[in-house]
Amino acid sequence: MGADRLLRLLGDGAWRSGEEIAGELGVTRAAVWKAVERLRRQGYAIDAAAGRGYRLAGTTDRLLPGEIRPAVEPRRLRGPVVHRDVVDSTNRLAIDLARDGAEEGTAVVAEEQTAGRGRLGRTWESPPRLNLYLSVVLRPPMPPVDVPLLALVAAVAVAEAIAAETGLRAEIKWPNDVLLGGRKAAGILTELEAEADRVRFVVLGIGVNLNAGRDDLPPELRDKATSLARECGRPVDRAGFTARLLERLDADYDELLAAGFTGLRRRYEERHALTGRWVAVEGARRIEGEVRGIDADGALLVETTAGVERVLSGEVTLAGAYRGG
Ligand code: BT5
Repeated sequence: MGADRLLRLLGDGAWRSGEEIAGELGVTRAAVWKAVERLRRQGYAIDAAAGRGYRLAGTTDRLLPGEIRPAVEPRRLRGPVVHRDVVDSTNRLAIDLARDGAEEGTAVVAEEQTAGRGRLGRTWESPPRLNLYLSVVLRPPMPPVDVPLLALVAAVAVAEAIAAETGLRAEIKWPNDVLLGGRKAAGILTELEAEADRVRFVVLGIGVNLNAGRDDLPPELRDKATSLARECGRPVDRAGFTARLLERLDADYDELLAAGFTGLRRRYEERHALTGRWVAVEGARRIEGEVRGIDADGALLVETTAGVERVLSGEVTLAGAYRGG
């Protein structure tokens, strides 16, 4: 049953028994209970009392700009936070704002995306009010060839924010998937508008599964994907997480521009899940080998029988067990 139908029914704030709700929606009482649980994970406060049933007490934990409070003065990302309940894609909206001159650091957050974008035309599943969908406008003074570094830096910031929030080891899978327990908890999509040698803007899109339960993602993703709440067993304060993540992005972006990639590369390598693993890369052509790490340009280094190859883009899959370790 759609939790949305239950939400409409409870919208007036009155008590309704589980039986009454089940009757009106034509579902079982167990289905009503599941929908109540789902709405609670989304941040709705729903009272339950024996003999009275359920009542909507209010909503909490929205990503409203006023709730996303930074604790420190930003160094570079000073733009406003733009909030939408529903948007097709926060990246699409951020790109439109950037074309209209939005200042650096303008951040778009949404409770739900109807056409969340992954890389290479793929989709990002974006159920309402459970996760984080964030896009940040950057205007980096760098040539377009360096832009891929921004996604690697973002992966470091996201992985470290997740580790700080959960106390768990968050790993990065090159180029920029963030994993918990080997399953994808966050994805990053950078989109770029540039002239031949000058970046006009970059939109850094970040999706983090915060409170999604196993059933909140489509069946084919249930074992490949996970969320912070699933891994650490308690709900995450979405606005608080977003504020901490924006602080880290600001500090790491500043470090990249001021000091270069060296220190960030070391932090990336510390969390890199692929180092020492035997992988296959589907790119311009297929290669197989053992991952040695990343280089100063962020390229993946793969040792093949023909020597070490630099991979600039491509899909990486684990091609077998560890070798030599
Ligand atoms: C990514 O693409 O991982 C980049 C995702 C970026 C999403 C953010 S949300 C805010 C901003 N606005 C947007 O419109 N997008 C950005 P890729 O590496 O291509 O991974 C996509 C694949 O991950 C899909 O084909 C699925 O297999 C899987 N997937 C889809 N939704 C997922 C989810 N919620 N959690 C984990 N895996 C997911």
